[in-house]
Amino acid sequence: MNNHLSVIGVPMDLGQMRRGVDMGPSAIRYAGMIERLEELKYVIDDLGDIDIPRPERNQSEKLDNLRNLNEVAEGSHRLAVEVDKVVEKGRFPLVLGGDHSIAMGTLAGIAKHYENLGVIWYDAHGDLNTGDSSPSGNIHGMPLAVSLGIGHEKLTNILDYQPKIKPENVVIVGARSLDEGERVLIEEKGMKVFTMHEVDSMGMPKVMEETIQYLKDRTDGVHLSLDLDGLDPNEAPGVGTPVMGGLSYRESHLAMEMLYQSQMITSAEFVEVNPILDEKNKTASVAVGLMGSLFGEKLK
Ligand code: EXY
Ligand code: MN
Ligand code: MN
Ligand code: MN
Repeated sequence: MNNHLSVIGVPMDLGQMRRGVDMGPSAIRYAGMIERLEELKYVIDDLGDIDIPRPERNQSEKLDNLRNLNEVAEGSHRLAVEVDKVVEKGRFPLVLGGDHSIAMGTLAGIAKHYENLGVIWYDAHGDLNTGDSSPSGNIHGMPLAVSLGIGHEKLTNILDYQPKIKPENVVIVGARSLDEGERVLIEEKGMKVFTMHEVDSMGMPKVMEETIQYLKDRTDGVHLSLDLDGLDPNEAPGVGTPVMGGLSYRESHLAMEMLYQSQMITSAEFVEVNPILDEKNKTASVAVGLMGSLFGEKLK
């Protein structure tokens, strides 16, 4: 694994409506992330936080059922530019959210460096909506669709190219709340999804074995987009859109260890940590624990 990490915080909360997720990057750093990874002998540059535009009051209404479209697009663009530089320098981008809309920017910065970037979308949700299919108008429910080139041009065309990724290079893990339009898209594109049903019946070791094998055969780099709401809200309560019946900390820990052993992950982001909704920074600590496993703790 690349032992030079560049950390970028993204205090973005405009992709949804609950206040506080913009403090996610601070909460994760406060939970001891940098120290934990330094223990593992990584060289870490913390590049600080991206400047996120604030919407002018009464101005940023829902255009085409896309709340805060201009600000989210601009914030993602700024993130994409920074991530692009990090990859260019040969470093591992580790991005801290912020709501999940930031994944559009992260992927825009990374995917131009790969022919076939793989993505593991670890999430209770599919994040495959568009303005047309979204029940909420919240852009954090859309970044995976956007990265596939589906959605509003201002979002799909960040850094002036699209699509960023191919549907056959994506694996979704932990899904248990998919909207009708998302199901149709998954079916249409033949995307690989391990819902909670599959995790329950196959077990996490098999799910990750298959995920790793599948991506190994077809990709030249793999981005991990880990939404903390993929975990069960009993263990990760500090998220804006919790869904019961999620992945446990133990399962997730094992998944991260298996990814470390595979040595296939080339970039990662941890999103949706909301310290205002959290219990004593528990969710940020879970995020840091999972980073420890992803980067080889106990296995190094
Ligand atoms: N599917 C719902 C929507 O589009 O509004 C909920 C999306 C929640 C997205 C969270 C971050 O993963
Ligand atoms: Mn998500
Ligand atoms: Mn989610
Ligand atoms: Mn272990």
